[in-house]
Amino acid sequence: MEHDLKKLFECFIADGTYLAGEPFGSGHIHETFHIKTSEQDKDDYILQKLNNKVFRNIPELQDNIERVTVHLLGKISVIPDSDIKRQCLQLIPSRDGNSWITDSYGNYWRMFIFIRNHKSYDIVDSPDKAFEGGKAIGRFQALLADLPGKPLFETIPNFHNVERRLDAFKKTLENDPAGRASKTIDETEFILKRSDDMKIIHKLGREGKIPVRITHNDTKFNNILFDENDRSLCIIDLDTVMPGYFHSDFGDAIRTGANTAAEDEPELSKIKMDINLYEAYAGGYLSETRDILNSVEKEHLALAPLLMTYEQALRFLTDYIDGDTYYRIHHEHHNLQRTRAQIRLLKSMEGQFKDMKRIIKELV
Ligand code: ADP
Ligand code: GN1
Ligand code: MG
Repeated sequence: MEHDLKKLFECFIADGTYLAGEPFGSGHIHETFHIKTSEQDKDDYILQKLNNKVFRNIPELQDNIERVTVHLLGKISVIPDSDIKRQCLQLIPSRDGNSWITDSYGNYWRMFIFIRNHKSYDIVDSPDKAFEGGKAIGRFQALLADLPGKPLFETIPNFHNVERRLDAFKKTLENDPAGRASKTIDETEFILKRSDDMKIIHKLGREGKIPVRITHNDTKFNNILFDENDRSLCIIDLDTVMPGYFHSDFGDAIRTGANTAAEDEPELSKIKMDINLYEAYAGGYLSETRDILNSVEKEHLALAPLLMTYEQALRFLTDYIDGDTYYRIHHEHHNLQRTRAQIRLLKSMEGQFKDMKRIIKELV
């Protein structure tokens, strides 16, 4: 569908005149546009049509993001020489007093200041960037630890609850709505074989040994924006910031930031977890969180990348069997290709698990 981006832009109280809008980024969930303004000295913007099939309650979601961004802005703005337009994600209010609008089709839209001159990485090529990314995620968690007020709204209930995800998978497999189950025998066997081991963090959470904290929950490495000198600038994609376990954030960033290939690499021999990137990321992460994490959290940190890679394989496979209802795909068997890439990555992690544990032990 063609959207009238100019008209949508003008529903927000933005500084600057609409010049042009074009699709931007490689996110799997929303439709994202870069809005350019005519004036050299005015900001550009990110305008997003929100996926309200994935996120069922947009006003509550936006309320979370308002609280989180205001809190971060308060902390970052008092740091000498901070550059708040690039280091803080800032929502633009709409003319009717919200942080979103609905169009005549019932679609929800929101707008942020465009973070100028940023770089983002789908694949990480140096330990320095991995360290910087780890530090940024650790800092994000630390800065949000004292968010005042009621608990954040759970924008997607049970988002990283692998037990629930396994139940959903089994149901989808049984119903086989797209007639694809027979194409996934090996992948399904791989997933089911590991199901008990992958429930450990949640079990420890239920027993109260791993605390529920405020977490990002979608720390794909490309959600960390970098500046021109490859220093981390800002963490974006705050839709899933809500109560969770620190492990999800640590694990998902390693899943994407220590993989030698893309998340959906078709050539499986290119996929490996690079232990040097893992070590660098973990070093950066622990430099910010060492004093926050309890001993059980630390003990199980090395397991988190395996868990998150497993969960992602499970989610892609479920979506493939379900007929591609969740993730945006770019070709017919994309979700199967993504599943296979994640399985390959998980095998690589399994082969290096001893070293992964040793590294965390040394770092903490
Ligand atoms: P999705 O949930 O679909 O991944 P994101 O919120 O991550 O959506 O946005 C998609 C992409 O848009 C990001 O990967 C990033 O490239 C870009 N983006 C998002 N917010 C901003 C921003 N404030 N400034 C610059 N780029 C942004
Ligand atoms: C989605 O929104 P994006 O593209 O950063 C997904 C993540 C997955 C990721 C896999 C809300 O992230 O959970 O890990 O795709 N986000 C949601 O690439 O489901
Ligand atoms: Mg994203």
